[in-house]
Amino acid sequence: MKIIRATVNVTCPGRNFITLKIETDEGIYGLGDATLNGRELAVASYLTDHLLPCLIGRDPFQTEDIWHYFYRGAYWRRGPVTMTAIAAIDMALWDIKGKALNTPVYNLLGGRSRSGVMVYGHANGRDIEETSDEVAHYVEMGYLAVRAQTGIPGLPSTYGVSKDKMYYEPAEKGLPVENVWSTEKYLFHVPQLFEQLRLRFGHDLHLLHDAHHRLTPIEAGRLGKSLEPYHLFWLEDPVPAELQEGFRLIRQHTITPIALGEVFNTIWDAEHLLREQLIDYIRATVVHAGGLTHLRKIADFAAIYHVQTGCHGATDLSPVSMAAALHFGISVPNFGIQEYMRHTPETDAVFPHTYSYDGKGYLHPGDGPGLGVDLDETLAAKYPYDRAYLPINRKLDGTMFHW
Ligand code: EZ4
Ligand code: CO
Repeated sequence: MKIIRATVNVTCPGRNFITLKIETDEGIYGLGDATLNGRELAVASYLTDHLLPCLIGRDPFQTEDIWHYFYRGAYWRRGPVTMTAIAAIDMALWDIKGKALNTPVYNLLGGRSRSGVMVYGHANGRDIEETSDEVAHYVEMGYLAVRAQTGIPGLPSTYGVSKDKMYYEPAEKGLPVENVWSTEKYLFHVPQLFEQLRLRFGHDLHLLHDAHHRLTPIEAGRLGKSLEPYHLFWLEDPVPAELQEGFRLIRQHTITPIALGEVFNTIWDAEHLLREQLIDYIRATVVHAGGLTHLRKIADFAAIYHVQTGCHGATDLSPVSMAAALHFGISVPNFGIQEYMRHTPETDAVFPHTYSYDGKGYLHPGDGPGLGVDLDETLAAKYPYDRAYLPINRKLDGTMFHW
């Protein structure tokens, strides 16, 4: 089998998605997600202008060789744009392999290790009461795990608190929105949220929280310690992970489990954190960390150090990524949990898919060949690209901060 064509589709059914389609001389095609929130067209260009011409004529089954061809062959290694582009190619090739062999991709990754993929949903509200009611909503829908974020008194907007409760989307059209931030107000308020949630929902429900890279290690230690009575499933991204030994300080102060890595691109981003057992869940995801070929290596390395997977699964990861994450999640031995933010009906219509939620807390990839996702190109063409950015964040005195 040979690759005869590779094209990039850009569509905006409510938000921008970049999708790679790789076609073969046997009429089989595969899809890969190449969406990098707020920087979408850079990946589209990287693929079209630089990678795709080198793909024509290759055998789509050679996923390792093709991965290394683009990784080593660039000379300029790593980085989110490069690794998202490589991931899109890799995903599409696994999709082709599954279709050619008439089997779901999870069978090529070791088969089913479990009956379903446990997911967590996103509950958020302007205040503790509204967030608590949203958690109740997820419990009614059968979720076993819920991430909870709340507005902070004194801050007009906060990460994780959305206008549209069903379909959380942090990117906005136009130039970047500016948020304001106060670590002091945040650290005082968040433990009160989890105190209320445990009082209302008891101790069985898994509760998660995302600090979204806003703390220093000692502040993260304080937050983790103050949340210990409410035994979170995890505290996510407490500190930006550029300085990895900083996480030792968090470990000295708290036993709250730490999840990290949604912005990681390669195993080398996580190497120190894993080897020193400074985190408990690795959030690297198929689309931003080099595809299934590379994510499996990250997961295997993590497994040696008792670290489980907890892949990023926000709305900016297209249904193609979600499907790949589910084939990965159902097969990987050290699976922990999968993030799941529902896509809008417009997005689901552009990307018809076989994966489904079972009403009991689990997603299932479906048993069709390949990844089980298609792209309705006629419908996609009705939604042209519309520039949007993630917000930026400033402290109360105007200092540029982490978003
Ligand atoms: O901010 O996907 O855990 N989930 C997250 C997301 C990310 C967005 C960035 O594009 O942190 O909300
Ligand atoms: Co996050």
